[in-house]
Amino acid sequence: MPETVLKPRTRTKPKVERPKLHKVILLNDDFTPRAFVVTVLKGEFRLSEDQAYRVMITAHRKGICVVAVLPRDVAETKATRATDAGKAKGYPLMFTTEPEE
Ligand code: NFA
Repeated sequence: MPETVLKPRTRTKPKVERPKLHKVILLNDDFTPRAFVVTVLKGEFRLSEDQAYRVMITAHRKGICVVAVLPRDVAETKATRATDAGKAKGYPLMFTTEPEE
């Protein structure tokens, strides 16, 4: 019985790409009421009252605060919805996104 001779194959590495995560960032402004910022954070990002207050006050004191780290499309959708919630009330509230390192 002749032996089966296997041809050496180059290894195909099953490379799984991780979905790139993006930060959602809250920017401070001088006009949007604190309580409104907290309400938007709770509603759009599912933060607790406590978490929402901390994020709001950090942005208020330091200028910006990271709200969440999410897949790009989710991050962009939420940032847009949250910004639009402020716009609907005439506030300059602003959320942006940027890719995580
Ligand atoms: N700086 C705003 C105020 O004093 C509150 C605020 C916090 C706005 C965080 C935007 C982001 N009313």
